[in-house]
Amino acid sequence: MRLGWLVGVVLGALLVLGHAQPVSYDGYQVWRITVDKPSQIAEIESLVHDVWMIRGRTVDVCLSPEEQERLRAAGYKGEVLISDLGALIRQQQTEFVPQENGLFTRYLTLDEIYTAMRQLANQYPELVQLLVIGRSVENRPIYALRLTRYPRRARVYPTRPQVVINALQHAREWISPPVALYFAYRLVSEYYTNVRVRDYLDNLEVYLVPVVNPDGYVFTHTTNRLWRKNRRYLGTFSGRQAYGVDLNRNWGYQWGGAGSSGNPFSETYRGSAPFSEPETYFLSRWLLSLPALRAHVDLHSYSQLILLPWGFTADAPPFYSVFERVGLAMQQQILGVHGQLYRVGSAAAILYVASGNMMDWVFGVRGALSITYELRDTGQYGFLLPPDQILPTCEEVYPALLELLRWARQRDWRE
Ligand code: 0X9
Ligand code: ZN
Repeated sequence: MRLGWLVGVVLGALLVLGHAQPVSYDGYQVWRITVDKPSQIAEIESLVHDVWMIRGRTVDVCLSPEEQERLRAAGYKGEVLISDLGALIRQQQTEFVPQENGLFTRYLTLDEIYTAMRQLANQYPELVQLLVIGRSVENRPIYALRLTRYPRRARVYPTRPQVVINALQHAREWISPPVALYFAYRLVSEYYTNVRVRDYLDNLEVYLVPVVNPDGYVFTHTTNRLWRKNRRYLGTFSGRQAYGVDLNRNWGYQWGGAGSSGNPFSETYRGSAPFSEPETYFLSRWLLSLPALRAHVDLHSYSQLILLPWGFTADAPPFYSVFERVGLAMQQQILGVHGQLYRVGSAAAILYVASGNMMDWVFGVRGALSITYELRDTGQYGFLLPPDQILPTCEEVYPALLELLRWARQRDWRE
């Protein structure tokens, strides 16, 4: 009897812990504030927990009712981008989507993404191989798809340079995994009909890592749709538990500098040391193991931008004109598909300074052409991009990423 009671309490506690109440965003709004002086951006950042985006003099902020009051009291007014965040999140969770329209009509769960990757490797064994390249804090696998002719005949082809495209360092940026996955689907389905694609897969190794932050991604499905960081438990400070390192501040090039935070509660917390997190540690070790890494894209959202090094400083990097040429070619390709404009420029200049990011490490340490994309939209929905925009986004980015393969094939750092 007593034992049954004890088992009940333990099971109940496990249930409560395992299925934490979803975080509610009722009463929250997203505002776009345009400031007169750049110094006001810092003031807004000090008043608000979750800054969604900063571009020049405009800041998008996600605000609790208290924060809305705080900003009003400080004299700030904003254009309301999302008037009822809670309702929008609920609407997207319950929206009916026809399942038969394929993989890119709704956002997939982590298991569904991993199943799709496994199936692609099984369906095209002569073009695709599935690899585990690391594990997360909660021990989930991080998978890569390796696309190249006869991937199983050699662990690495010494004469085929590598190109890496990864997505979802940031958990809430749901549009990024489908873009990486779609790129793989298009490449393999066009291999036998498109000579250009065939040339790329015969002479390059293309690696896709659609989910760098699997724990964070699962958490955005179960508990908090707007979670950004990984799921590292950091400790309890003044009675509050802190979780999560911003993986795109945890890389070991210029780690710890401006645009990253030492506060565990911050959305841009850099971690206790460079590569303190298994996700960035394993990914960086794996990138170092590739013998001839030529080109790389790190997919994020939102704002429709093609961001070039550096991220840690507004100073121009070596070969900036080469980056710009590739970036502008990508921009033209995107524009040609659905007429969407993605602006091109240095990350620190058109967005903001951010130290310890992946792009800077891949270029600064590995010397590969490395670019960061901010995908759709420009702020109407932000991270809550409606599912009917998944496929158009994938379609427009496809030919832009082909430009990356073209560059890797030629590798021309000259002016
Ligand atoms: O802050 C980031 O890590 C990226 N933006 S996001 O909204 N997706 O989080 C931008 C990284 C690009 N680098 C710099 N802006 N320095
Ligand atoms: Zn991001």
